[in-house]
Order: sequence, then C-alpha cells, then structure tokens
Amino acid sequence: MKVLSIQSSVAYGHVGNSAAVFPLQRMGIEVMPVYTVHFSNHTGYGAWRGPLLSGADVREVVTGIEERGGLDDVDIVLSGYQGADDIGDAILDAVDRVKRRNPAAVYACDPVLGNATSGCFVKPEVQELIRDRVVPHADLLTPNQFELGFLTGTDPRAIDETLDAVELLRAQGPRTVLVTSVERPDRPADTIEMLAVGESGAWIVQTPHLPFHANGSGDVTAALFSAHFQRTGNLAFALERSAASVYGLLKNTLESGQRELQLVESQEEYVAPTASFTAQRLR
Ligand code: PXL
Repeated sequence: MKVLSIQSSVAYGHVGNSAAVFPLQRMGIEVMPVYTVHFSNHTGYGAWRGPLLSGADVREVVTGIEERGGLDDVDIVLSGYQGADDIGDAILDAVDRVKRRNPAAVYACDPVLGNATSGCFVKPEVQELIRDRVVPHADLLTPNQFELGFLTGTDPRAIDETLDAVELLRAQGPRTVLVTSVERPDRPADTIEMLAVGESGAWIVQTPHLPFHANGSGDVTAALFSAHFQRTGNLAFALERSAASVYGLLKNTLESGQRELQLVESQEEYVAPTASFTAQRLR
C-alpha cells in the first residue's frame, strides 16, 4: 500500500504530515509526504516561523515523483488543512495524475474548516475552494460534525440529522464519509462518537471523551481510517480500529501532561491498540 500525502510539515510537534506519516509507516505503509508549508510548529501556539509553499511548488514535487515512476502505484492521495487557496488545484491535479495510472486509487480528503468550539478558522476563499471544488472530487471525506453542517448548509445534532446530512454530502460525490467529533445531545456523559457511512451501510463507535484537545489528532484519525478502509474495504473495522488507535494516542498524551501528541511514544497503538471498541450498525 502506498499513500501520497499532501499536508503541512512542522519541525516541532505533530500536525499535518508530521502527524499522519509516522502512524502510516508504523502500519507498514509506504508514504510519500509532499509539504504545503514548512513551519516550526503548529499555528495553535499563535506564533510560528517558516515558509508557505505555493501551488507551483507542490506541482513541481509531484512532477518529480511522477518522473521517477512514483505515481504508478499510489493507492491513496491524502490531503488535510489548506492554509491558502492556491494548493487546492495542485492537489486535484495530483489526484488526476494518480487516478489515470490507477483507477482504483482514492482521494481521501479531510475538509478542514473549523470545529464546534472555534467556529470556522479558514479564510473565506479556502471555505469556497473546499466546498465547491475539492469535496466533489473526494472519494472519502472525513469532516467533523461542524464541518458536515457547513458543507451541507445544515445544523446536524441528533444521529438521524447527522445521517441525513451525510447523505447530502454523499450526493455531491464522496462515497465514503467519516464524521468525527459527533456530539449528539442525548449521548451518555463523557463520551464522544464517530460515524462512518459507505456503500455497505452506516456504523457508529463510541469512546470516552478525554477532557482536552491536541492539535493533529484529526490528522491522525483521517490517515488511519483511510488506510484501514482502503486496505480492508471493511467500514466497521476501519472505524473500530482508527477509534481505538486514536483513543490510545490521546490517552497517552493526556497522561504525559504534554501539549503535543505523544505520536512516537504511542507507536504500538497503530498496530496493536490497547483499547478496543465495537461499532454499532445504524443503517
Ligand atoms: O492539524 C491541522 C494543521 C495543519 N497544518 C498546520 C496547523 C494545523 C493545526 O494546528 O497548524 C500548520
């Protein structure tokens, strides 16, 4: 299995490719990381240094990979947070080039726009880019519940409303949708859920809600779910496995008292998660 992952790089800490690449590699997956920014640290600190790459830079690197034959056997193109709207076309172009060689390849897109706590944190032009141009080209989409509402012009809260919104999204293109950070009003205290919908039906998994937020956890979730689903074609398994691995990672991080994901220390969680959760069928 081989992944072309077009995301941020940070030197200090773990978000973007600096969060997604190692867990995939630890699963035995070949990853070609292409960088969209090369920052010192994630933007959650309020200050950071280092360059933004342009759409042309991204295209250059992808072209170089292509010239080595490196696009011939890609199974997944993965993208995440986009800080500016000139990277989107370069990503879609990479997806196109990969699919021409391998029609079975999928484009797994994490449509990063914001979350329920902070609201939308990307620029209006990036919002439009994701909604109007990127989403229709994605095969697998991993919005959180807030992003699902934004992309469908709805405000999904209950599970049925969330499933209805997912169907609106699936009608736009993506056949498989993972909704993260599902917080239905009637959930048991201190729990959080993820829900996956694909051709085989709809599944939900519940995990304890750990009382903190670590930047990059969504990036790890999207990478693991995409890889497990593409590897097995089993939606319930991909949901259970990625939930267990991310829960293990977050639990280790919370216990460490550190702000950054304990990504490397948690290496076993990506191959043999400590916890195990069972998904329930919804539809
Ligand atoms: O986790 C997404 C992400 C990606 N890239 C950069 C970020 C973040 C989140 O903080 O700062 C540069």
